[in-house]
Amino acid sequence: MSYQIVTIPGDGIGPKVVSETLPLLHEAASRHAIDLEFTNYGWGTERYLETGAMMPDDGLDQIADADSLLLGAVGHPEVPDHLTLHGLLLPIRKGFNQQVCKRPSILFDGVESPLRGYEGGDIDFVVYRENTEGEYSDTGGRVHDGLDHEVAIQSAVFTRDGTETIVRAAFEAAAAREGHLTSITKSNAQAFSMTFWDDIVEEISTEYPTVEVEPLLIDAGSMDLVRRPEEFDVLVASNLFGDILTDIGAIVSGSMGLAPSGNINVDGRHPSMFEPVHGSAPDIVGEDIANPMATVLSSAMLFEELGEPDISASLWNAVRQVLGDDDAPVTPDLGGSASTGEVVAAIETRLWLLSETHPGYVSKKWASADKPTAVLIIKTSRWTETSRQSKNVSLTYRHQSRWMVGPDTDPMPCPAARTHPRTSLRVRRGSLATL
Ligand code: GGG
Repeated sequence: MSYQIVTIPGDGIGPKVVSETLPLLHEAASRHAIDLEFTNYGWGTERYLETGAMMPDDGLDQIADADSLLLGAVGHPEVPDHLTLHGLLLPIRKGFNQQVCKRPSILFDGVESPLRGYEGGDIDFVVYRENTEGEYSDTGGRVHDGLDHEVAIQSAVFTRDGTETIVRAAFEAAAAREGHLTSITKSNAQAFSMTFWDDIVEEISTEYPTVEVEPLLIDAGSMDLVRRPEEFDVLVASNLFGDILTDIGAIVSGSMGLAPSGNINVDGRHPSMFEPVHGSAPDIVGEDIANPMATVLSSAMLFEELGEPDISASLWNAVRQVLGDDDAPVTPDLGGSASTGEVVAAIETRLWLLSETHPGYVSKKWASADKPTAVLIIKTSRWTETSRQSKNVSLTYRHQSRWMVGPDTDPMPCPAARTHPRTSLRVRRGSLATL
C-alpha cells in the first residue's frame, strides 16, 4: 500500500519542521507496511517574490490527485499577510472544499500550562472551525481609495450547506467523545448570520439527543477557555472565531508548537490538508529551535484521515512519551534547549520503543537536504534508541546485543556499552561501532 502526499513547506519555519518530520513519517508508515511518496511543492513567499504568485495558476490541478496534503506555514515579513494567505492557504482550503477544520487542544503530561494548577490530562478539547466561508468569504471591496470618503466593506457569508456541515461534524465528534458541545457565536450583536447559526445548531441537535449543547458568545467563550478550559469537550465556531479560539487553546495547552490541525474535505472529491496551527514564526527562522511536534501531530491526523489509525496512534503515543519523559529533549518553547532535529529523533526513538516488535535493524535513515545527518544502522535484541544530530550521534541504550552506527567504515568497539546499561555514548559521525 502506498500514499502520495504533497508537501507544501511554505515559509519561515515551515520548511524546517516539514523536512525534519518526513523521515519520521516514513519510519512510522513503514512499520505498518505502508509506503509514502512525498512530492514537495516549493510554493510560498519566495516564489511570490520571484514571480508575483504564491503558487501557479493551475496549482490546485497539480495537487488534486494527491491522497493528502501536508502544509508547513505561510507568512513572510516582507509581504503583507493578506497576500500570502489569500495566495496559498485559503485557495486550497476553499478550492478543495475543506469545510471542516479540526483542531485539538491537549495539555500533555510533562507540559506546563501557563494556567495555574493545571496538569497533564486536565485540558482536552477539540475546536471544529468552519473553514471555507463565514468571515473569510472574501466578499466586499474598497472604494474611493485614498480619498477622505474611502469606504471598505467586508461581508461574512454563511450558507446552509457550510453551516450544517461544520455543525454536524461537531455533533458527531461530541457524540463520540464526552457528549458536550459548545456552540460559539455572537448572536446578540450579529442578528442575521449568527442567529442563522443558532437555528441550525438547534435543528441538528434533535438528531443527537445524547449531546448536551451549551451556547456561548465569543467573548465569554474566550474568557472561559482561560478560566475553565477543563470543562470543554467539543466547540464549534465560525471561521474567524475558530481561528482565535484555537490560538487560545494552543497556548493554554502549553505551546503553539504542540497544536495540530486538519482541514478536512468532507465530500471525498478532493484531498484534505494538514498543518500545524502555528504560523511561519519569522522571529526564530534559521535558529533550528522550532518545535516539530505540531507538524508531527498534524501528520498523525493525516494518517487518521487516510484510514491508518495505527500509524496515527503510534505518532500520538511517541509524542506523548517524549513529553512525559523529563530527560527527553524539548525545544525552547517548552523550556528546553533542543533543536528541531533532536526532538524528531527522540520521537523516532519512542516509535521504536513503543512498537510491539522490533524488526531487528533500521536499514536506512534519512538526511535532510540542507543538513546531512548521520546514518544509523542499528541491530538490537530488545531495546533500541536512536538519535540523529548534525555533528555527533548520541546513543543511549538499555540493553542490546549488537549495534552499529554510521556509514560502513572502520568498526569501533565500545566496551563501555556492554558493561554499563544506560551509558551514554558519543559516536563521531561517519564512524561505525560494533558490540
Ligand atoms: N500553519 C499554517 C499557517 O501558517 N497559518 C497562518 C495563518 O495565519 N493562518 C490563518 C488561518 O488559519 O486562518
